[in-house]
Amino acid sequence: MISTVRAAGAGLLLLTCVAPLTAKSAAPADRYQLIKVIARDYVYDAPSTVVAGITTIQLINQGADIHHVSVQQLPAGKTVKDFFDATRNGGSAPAWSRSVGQTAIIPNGAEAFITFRMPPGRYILSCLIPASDGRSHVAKGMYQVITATASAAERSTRAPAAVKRPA
Ligand SMILES: [Cu+2]
Repeated sequence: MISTVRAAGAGLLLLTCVAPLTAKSAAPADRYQLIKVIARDYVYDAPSTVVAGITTIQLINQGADIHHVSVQQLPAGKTVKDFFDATRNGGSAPAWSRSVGQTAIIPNGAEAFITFRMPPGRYILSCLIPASDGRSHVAKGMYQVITATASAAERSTRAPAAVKRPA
């Protein structure tokens, strides 16, 4: 009797775990890419446009100071200027931006990685660490805006679906 209940419970658990993974693995957004980001004092060398998908950022610190990468997604209706106006005081990302994650803080010569799902949209990579003069690295220009665009495969599968959808 008890073992039957346990088996049913395990079955339910299996269903709830497997279903979301199956749905996501079928999505065309599961393209994978590596983005190399070079950190210097106080600037990033990184691409400005990428294709949406599962993304790993490889941060390499070639500066003398310590650095990291904090990734924020800009919501619709917010500009890059809005982001910097909000971060100018205090050096932290504004609450309205979607925090995707951040790498470890690393010294010169080290590297760090962060992996996340990157849907189409605008992202800001920034270093929120304060420098010795009290200003945050992002205030000194250490940021990169990246636009993630839908892949060609995604665009071609989305268009017919949108036409078929009833109003
Ligand atoms: Cu920095």
